[in-house]
Amino acid sequence: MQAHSISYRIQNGSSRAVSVDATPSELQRLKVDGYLVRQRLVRGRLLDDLRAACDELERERLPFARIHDPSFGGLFIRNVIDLHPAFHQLLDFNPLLSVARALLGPQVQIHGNVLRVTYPDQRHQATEWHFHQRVVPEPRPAFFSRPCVLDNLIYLDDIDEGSGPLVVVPGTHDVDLELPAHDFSDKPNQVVVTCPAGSVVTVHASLWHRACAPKPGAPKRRLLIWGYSPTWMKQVDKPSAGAGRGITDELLHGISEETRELLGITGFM
Ligand SMILES: O=C(O)CCC(=O)C(=O)O
Ligand SMILES: [Fe+2]
Repeated sequence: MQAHSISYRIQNGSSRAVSVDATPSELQRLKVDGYLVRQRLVRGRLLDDLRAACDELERERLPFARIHDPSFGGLFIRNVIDLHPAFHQLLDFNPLLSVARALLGPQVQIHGNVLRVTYPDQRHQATEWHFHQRVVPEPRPAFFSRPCVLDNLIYLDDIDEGSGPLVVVPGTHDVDLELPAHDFSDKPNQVVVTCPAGSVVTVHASLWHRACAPKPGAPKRRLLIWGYSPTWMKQVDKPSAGAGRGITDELLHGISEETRELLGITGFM
């Protein structure tokens, strides 16, 4: 892969160089289509560790979870970064972080980070059409700022017709149209995405997408959503500072300014 670098200057007098682990044409595709598939981006020990951590959390939570929501089926465990240290390995995983910094700016934080597991022999294991940031008003005020969040869908298992593909509508991250709830129908121009385990689909969080249900007999399907937003945006699922934020609090001593930004501690006024 051909890496390139971006040299940012920030108004606070600092500067920051980003070595981008993606080609300019990949960034362009993400910008125009609203999504980018990178196959087998997570491999080896990291993939094994993430799977093991997800399985541990699943074992703890599944007995108490509600997994049959007709709109968003499956097990959802939110804010995993505060639940298991294995996820801290993603804090400096440059193939994701550098793309976020190339498209959102140098100062980014971890946004939503969620485990989703779906079960082939259970009912209601699909998601309806949706997008993640539903806050754009009409009419659009002059100073309104569209929320730009990048969500990485890190597939820990093969995504295929059996396990339930992801379906997206390219370009919808830019339209700001309403999308009614409870819609599972095919859409014009939709693209069905399949990919091997370890692949990452990076989506602009306003992109229309849905996940198909796994077919009976398919293996369990694990997805880790790892989002980035600008540091000045409010994080999701995160108790406020000082309120016992979970195990990332233990990282706060002796870490770099950039990691403090990633954890939502700094990088805003
Ligand atoms: O499972 C998938 O492929 C996507 C799930 C999703 O879109 C979500 O949980 O928001
Ligand atoms: Fe989603």
